[in-house]
Formats: sequence, C-alpha cells, structure tokens
Amino acid sequence: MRSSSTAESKPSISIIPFRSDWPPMKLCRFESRTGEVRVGFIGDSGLVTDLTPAGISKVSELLQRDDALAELKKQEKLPQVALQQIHILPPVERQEVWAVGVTYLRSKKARMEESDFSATAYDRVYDAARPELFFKAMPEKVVGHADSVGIRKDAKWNVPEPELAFVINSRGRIAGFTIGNDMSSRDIEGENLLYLPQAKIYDRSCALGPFIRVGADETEARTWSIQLQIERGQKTVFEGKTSVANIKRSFEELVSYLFRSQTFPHGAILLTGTGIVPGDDFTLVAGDVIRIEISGIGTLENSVVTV
Ligand code: DO4
Ligand code: MG
Repeated sequence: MRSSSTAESKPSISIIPFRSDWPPMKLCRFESRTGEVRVGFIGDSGLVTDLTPAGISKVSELLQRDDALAELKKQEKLPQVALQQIHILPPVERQEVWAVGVTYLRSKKARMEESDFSATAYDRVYDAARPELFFKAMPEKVVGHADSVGIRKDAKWNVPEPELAFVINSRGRIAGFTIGNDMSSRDIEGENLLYLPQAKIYDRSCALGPFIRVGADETEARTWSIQLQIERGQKTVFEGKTSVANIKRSFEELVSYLFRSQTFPHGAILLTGTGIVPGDDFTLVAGDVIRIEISGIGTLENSVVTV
C-alpha cells in the first residue's frame, strides 16, 4: 500500500518581500473611536497609521498581495493614532483557525505523562511524516488582546499553550506571524485522545494578537523567543521560556499538510504547537492573567474566566 505520508504537490511558501531598511512592520485591526473596524500598521514610533484613506479595509486582502509591504510604504500622510487610544481587535477576519500539535519535545513528553493509554500516539506522531493537525476555532470565536480566555467549568486541569501562529493567505503563503494561545483542558485530553476536540474547542479557547508581524522569514522567526508568564493577584505563579528554533518541523512542511486536499478561500491561521507546559501540579484559575511574549511580535495578554 502507498504511504499516505509521502510528500506530494506542496504549495511553495514565501514571505512578502521586505526591505531591510524598513522598520519591522506590524499590522493590526482596531476599532476606531466612532466604532468602525479599521486596519492599521505600527512602525517604530508606536503610532498606528490608519489605512482606511488608502482603501485598505481588510488585513487578509492586503496579505493576498505579494507587494503588500511596498504598497504600505507608498502610503504617506495618512492619519495616525496612539496605540493607547484604540481598541485592538483579533487579527483575524474570515480565516479558519487550525493548529498543529506535538511539534516540540516538551509537548510530546507532557502529553505522554498526562495520559495512560494514549502515550504511544504522541510518541509516534512526533516522529511520523504526517503531523497532528486539528481544527481550533471559527474566526468569530477568537478572543483578542486584553479580552478574556476561558477555562471549562467541567475541567479540573487547564493550561494556556503559547504558540507562534502563521497568517497564511489563500495561496498557502505565510504572509505574517502573530501570537496564539491554544487553551487546553489537560484532564479531558488525558482521559481519552478522542476527547481532544472537547479539551481544545469551547468558548474563548483561542486567543490571537495583538499584531501581525510582516516581512520576517522562517530564518528570522526561528531566532525569536517565546515567553509565558501567569500572574495571580500580583504574584507570578508560572514563568517559562522556549525558542521558535525548537519547532521540529519546517514551516513549509506544516503549511503544506494543512493545504493538502483542502482549500482556504479566505486564508488560514495555523498555531504551531507549544514548547512551554507548566508542571503537572499547575492549573489556571479564574482571575489569572496570561502574558505571552514573542520577541519579534509583541505581547498578547488575556485574563481568565470560567465558561
Ligand atoms: O495532541 C494534542 C495537542 C497538542 C498541542 O496542542 C500542542 O502540542 O501544542
Ligand atoms: Mg497546542
């Protein structure tokens, strides 16, 4: 029998051309003071340039274009607002959100420990040609920066999963990177692998934001660190750090499996797995504050509520 894991027509992955003399550029969606949804970019100044007068109203439409950054650079004399004066929205429009799992050794080990009889599944998938891929969220269910993520009321052991997220256009190109939180209920997942969708997909289980970093390629992204801090009543109760360099598979490999036999007319977001797992005695509680910092992008902060 032919292996279903052999590499077939892979979409080629490329990053929008970027000139090194430009400052790192980040895109965001935000709500204006009059309540409209707008698209902006943030340069070194920390000011948000509103792209509405340039006719740019959707991040995903901009990221379809190979010349998106050149287009942005042309935009001069556009109105600017201070970041503190706007409400940042999740950087997702009509894209489905997917995730890969067990891409870091730490994730494989933690899952083998939490589960009695699914341990070999995690062990096998870490080394298999085909990665674990799962659906995570509809775009309208994604929580943005400074909003609340959820822990299930029927779960006892809940953790955040801080992950680099790819923003992929409909042609399968990684057009940018953002920060993702793949909230998970470890007791539900550990009880039976078939409960994975319940452990991973529920109200407020996916956070993305605050920005989309454009113009960086895989080589640059692999130099970024990922840090997780969890605060409870002013005290830090967990801190952890990893590097994007620890992702076992290439970015092209991850995207090509997502796009096998599946089209994404609006593009897709892909969370790339967690390399930070708190110790087995740790669980989130309502009121905690989760901060995920990825050095090339920024910090995604969310409080925790029970759902
Ligand atoms: O197999 C379970 C999920 C894995 C995951 O979400 C991760 O490694 O980040
Ligand atoms: Mg995950």
